[in-house]
Amino acid sequence: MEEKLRQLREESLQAIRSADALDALDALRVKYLGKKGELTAVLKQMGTLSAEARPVMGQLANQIREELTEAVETARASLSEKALELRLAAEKTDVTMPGLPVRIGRRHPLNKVIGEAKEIFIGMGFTIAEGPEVELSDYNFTRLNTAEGHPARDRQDTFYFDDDDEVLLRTQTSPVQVRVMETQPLPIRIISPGRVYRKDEVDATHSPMFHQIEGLVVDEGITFADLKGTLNELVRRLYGPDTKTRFRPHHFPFTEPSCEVDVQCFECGGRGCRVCKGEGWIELLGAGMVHPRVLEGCGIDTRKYSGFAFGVGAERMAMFRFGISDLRLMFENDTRFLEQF
Ligand code: 2NM
Repeated sequence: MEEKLRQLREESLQAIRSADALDALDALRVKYLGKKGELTAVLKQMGTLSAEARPVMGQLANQIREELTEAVETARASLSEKALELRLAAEKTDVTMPGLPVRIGRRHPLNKVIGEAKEIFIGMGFTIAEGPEVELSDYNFTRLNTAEGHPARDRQDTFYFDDDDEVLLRTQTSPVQVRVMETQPLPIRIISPGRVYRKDEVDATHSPMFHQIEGLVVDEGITFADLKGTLNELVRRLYGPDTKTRFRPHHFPFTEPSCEVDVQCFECGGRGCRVCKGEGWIELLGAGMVHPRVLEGCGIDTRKYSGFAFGVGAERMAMFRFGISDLRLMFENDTRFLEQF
């Protein structure tokens, strides 16, 4: 039996020391030291020994158990350390590597021109006014001197929410100005940029949703000269100090007199080209002196006060400003387009 034990000792120590992985080592521990292990198996034969030999063998067996246990622990410690080192090497981060590039966005061309216009008007003493996109027909039309039956109120042209045509998506930002005239003290100098909605088919120059920038000034002694001076300043700030303008008579229900303002073609300088369709001029905005009926409807005394107002499409402005030929590009959010501005 002694021979058997010593052989087991040699064999198992060698196996334990050459184990190359933690799970293999654990399998060896079970094989030699486990309840059904080889050492236990030898000890079970102790009964066959003589009374003198039994304690001697018992001592030897215990000594071997201790030796093996220690060998397993030593091997486990060294294998764990090796495993940790391998993991640390595999997971090592090179902090000197350049980082992943971050794609930085940029302002949309539309927001750029709206931002520019805001800055220009703020510089002239205006403030920014906002209001609801879901409006009442009353504010969007009636109070802007556009009575029931007026073609602009047609269900073909306007998005209504109800059968009585009382609630709609605003077709202009003028209702914001009615709300301001109703509630705020005079004088008033505001612009109201924002989304507006019209039932238009989509093409290169039309979209059922677009942006408008409207402006309103009401004070004592405001004349058409103030209108011209303000809009000339806007155009020159946007398109350069030498840009020529042309004020043509026009009609809007909410202004009287009314006009459209053309800008000399920035492409050909007025000689006539594709951009201006040979005209030499490009229509930029609509304007006029606020109709007395609109002012009176907001409780403003027209013996003392007068005002002018104007409206411009922001997409149209952006198209001129950046030479964009198709309005649809502005709503597609294709980064290859947006990266150009
Ligand atoms: C335009 C053209 C002309 C306008 C009028 C008003 C208000 F509320 F004062 F009556 N706001 N905006 C106006 C005038 C808008 O857009 C082409």
